[in-house]
Amino acid sequence: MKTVYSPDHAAHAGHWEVARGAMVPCFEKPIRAEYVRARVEEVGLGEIVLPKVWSMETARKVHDPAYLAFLGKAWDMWAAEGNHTSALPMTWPVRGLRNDVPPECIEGLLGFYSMDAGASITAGTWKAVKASMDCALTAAEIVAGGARAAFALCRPPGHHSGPAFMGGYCFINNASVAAQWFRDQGAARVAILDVDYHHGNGTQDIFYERGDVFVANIHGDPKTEYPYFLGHADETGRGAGEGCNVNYPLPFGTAWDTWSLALDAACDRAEAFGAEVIVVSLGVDTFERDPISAFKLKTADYPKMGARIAKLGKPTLFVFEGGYAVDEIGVNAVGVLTGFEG
Ligand code: SP5
Ligand code: ZN
Repeated sequence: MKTVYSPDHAAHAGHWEVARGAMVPCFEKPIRAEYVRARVEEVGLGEIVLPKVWSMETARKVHDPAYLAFLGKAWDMWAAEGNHTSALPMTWPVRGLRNDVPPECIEGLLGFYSMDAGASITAGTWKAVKASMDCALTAAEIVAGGARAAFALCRPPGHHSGPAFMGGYCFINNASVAAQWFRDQGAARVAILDVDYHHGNGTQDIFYERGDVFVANIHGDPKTEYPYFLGHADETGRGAGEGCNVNYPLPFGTAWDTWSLALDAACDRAEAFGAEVIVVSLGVDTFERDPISAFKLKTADYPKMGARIAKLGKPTLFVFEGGYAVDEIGVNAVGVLTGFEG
């Protein structure tokens, strides 16, 4: 299968994130995408192509246009105040505070448009975020053009980003933009299968009240795992979307024997939904040696994951999300893709 990759991802390189009360170097760093790209070449997965440059039209259907405008100007506003290191939010409109009056200063806007301090903005962030979305859309177009599958090597990732907020290393929800694009191209029903270790709260949020895009998530139980405030099993969709969302929260230490049962169930649900296209939010932070996660998937499990998804027999777009064990990130991510190809 083809891989869509842009070197522009490297323009986004945050300095710090907060972990265990300390500033530590960002786990989500440029070398991740380079290792995956190198592995794609090593196994001869297929051609690696650059993304086309897309308009923001589709993104504006899943994100608030004002939020997208904020992303485009945040660094300039931050730098105008004499700042040189990554822009990070520090104040959020939680319960009891107002969230109906957008602030007019960058520090306020950072909190208004974020869920945490995990998505730092640097001088090159917008360029990378836009290229990441372009990778997803270009790979979607390859699938719509008749390919059985394509791989969008997106960086930064997207699945924590919701209608009007960034967070969890994510800015634009690449998988959601791609799913929306498939809908606009005439696919009546699209399924998003999110296998990243963390619940894809942004994707769930975006499609929660829609009956045309089914969202399934397999992830660390939010009772004890980031993002903590979404991803429980009783979240099944609302209104027209009732029954079109399913969560499989799993405990620390979950290995392939149990994880794969959730994948089977999620695939069955996507099939029953009548999905014409599958979008996979492909995070490999389920790996046993991932530095911020706690599942126990092994390298040999990733091809099995790909093979199970292939059994759906549907055109499939893989969108890269998380995975922080950088030494193994390429082998594991590309393992899913070679397993899919059989
Ligand atoms: C795309 C993606 O994978 N984003 C993940 C963002 C996670 N950010 C918070 C990480 C908190 C890590 N806590 C470590 C405790 C280990 N149990
Ligand atoms: Zn993750």
